[in-house]
Amino acid sequence: MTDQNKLQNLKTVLKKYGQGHILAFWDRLDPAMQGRLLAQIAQMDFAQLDRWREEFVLTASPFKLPDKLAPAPFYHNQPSDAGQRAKYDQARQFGDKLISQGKVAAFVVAGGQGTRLGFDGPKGNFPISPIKNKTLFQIFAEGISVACKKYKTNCPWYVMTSPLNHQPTLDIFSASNYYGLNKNDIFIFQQGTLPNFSLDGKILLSDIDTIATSPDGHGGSLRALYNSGALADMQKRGIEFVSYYQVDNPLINIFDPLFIGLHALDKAEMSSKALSKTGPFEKLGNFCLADDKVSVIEYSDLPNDLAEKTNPDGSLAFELGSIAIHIISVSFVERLNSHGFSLPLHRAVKKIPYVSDDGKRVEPKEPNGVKLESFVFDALPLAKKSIILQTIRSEEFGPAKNATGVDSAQSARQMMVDRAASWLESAGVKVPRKADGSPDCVIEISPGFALT
Ligand code: UD2
Repeated sequence: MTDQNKLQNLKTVLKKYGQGHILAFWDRLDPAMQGRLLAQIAQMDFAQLDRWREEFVLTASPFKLPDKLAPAPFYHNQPSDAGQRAKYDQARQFGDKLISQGKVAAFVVAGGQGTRLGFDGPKGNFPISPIKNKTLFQIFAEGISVACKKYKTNCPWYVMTSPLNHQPTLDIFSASNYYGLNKNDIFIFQQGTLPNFSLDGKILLSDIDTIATSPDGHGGSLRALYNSGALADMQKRGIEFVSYYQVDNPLINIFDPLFIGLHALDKAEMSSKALSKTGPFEKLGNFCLADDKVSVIEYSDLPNDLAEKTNPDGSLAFELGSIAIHIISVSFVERLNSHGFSLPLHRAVKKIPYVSDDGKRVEPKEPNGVKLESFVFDALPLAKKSIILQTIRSEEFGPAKNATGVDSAQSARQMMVDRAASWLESAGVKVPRKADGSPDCVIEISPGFALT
């Protein structure tokens, strides 16, 4: 087929799906630009995009409450009886064994932007520690380094970026000499992207030769692990479990033997840590059993009467919130990808710069388009078995999402100080405290020191 015929065919396909405008500037493009645009188009499945356009772009698909909905069962932070204590002990030992056998890797999703934090550049490079100003990446690296020493093994680190921050992330790791870790044990890879749409379902161009795209959400990690070769690398190394966490949480306990051990003993495929919510409407996804499957239902989708429903002891029936900490079995990611899977897409209406019909770039002042994302917790119902371990907020969850206020760098730093103070006190050190009980000092404990 001649190039002309191929172009004609492509035009026909795009037109069929109402996306003919993608080639509107074709005649103005030089061969290199044409090549770039064709390469981008070649990666897209327009029939699939058309289904998504109908289902997720043109309308916000209303959330359908499952027919059978109940709170999800979970392991309490502390064992409730002697039988359970024995199980927790066994799990801890098993987790220790799996880590020391080199079967557990760290996996941070770091493809998002630090927009809310007001930070330019990869969020992992944000200085967060209260005294030494260590960055998030540095804190994670220290946690990994000390786990390697404690367990006398290699604990590889997988870092997912996106086209928004991939090269800067590589540069940061290189400039910081991989934080003292072995460069060969760090695998930095990019997640996929999805095209952006106008509100009426047309794929937007960000330039006359470029389709506007954005990262496909943290749910994209399950496909990106596979497509990037990270999963094959894990299999080669004998990794069986990944400890998944978000880049914004400096309090993360990456290698938790209890969590890993419970997941493995129960033969779970994807497991979660959870918090007891501060109230019925805390903005965390809710752990539920939806049609008998562990699932997370967004706080905005859980009807008020269910959110407020209480147990006889007054506690919330839907007590547990999702904090994006998971153990994921490598075999689960392999199974999903080799059999084909899809996660639901979530729609976000945003201001998206685009090229107008006359070829001029427009920076919209009002939301003008739709970005689509998938969420990793939507894979929970696909797991044959999924367990939940309740954890304590002050020990493991202090996300730095905003510049100030709730879930901010400031609150995360304060939580780091509070946790260090309570660790010191439990080791018998006297910590000065203010009248309101908060530490009257600034303390920082290196993750390296804490775990040894
Ligand atoms: C997420 C959860 C929320 C709660 C909270 C805990 C959703 C929808 N909500 O809220 O329930 O668990 O976290 O902190 O997930 N990321 C990527 N690629 C992407 C998008 C995000 O790697 O395409 C990473 C991002 O770098 C960050 C993490 O995913 O590490 C969370 O992203 P977010 O800040 O958009 O999630 P958030 O705060 O809305």
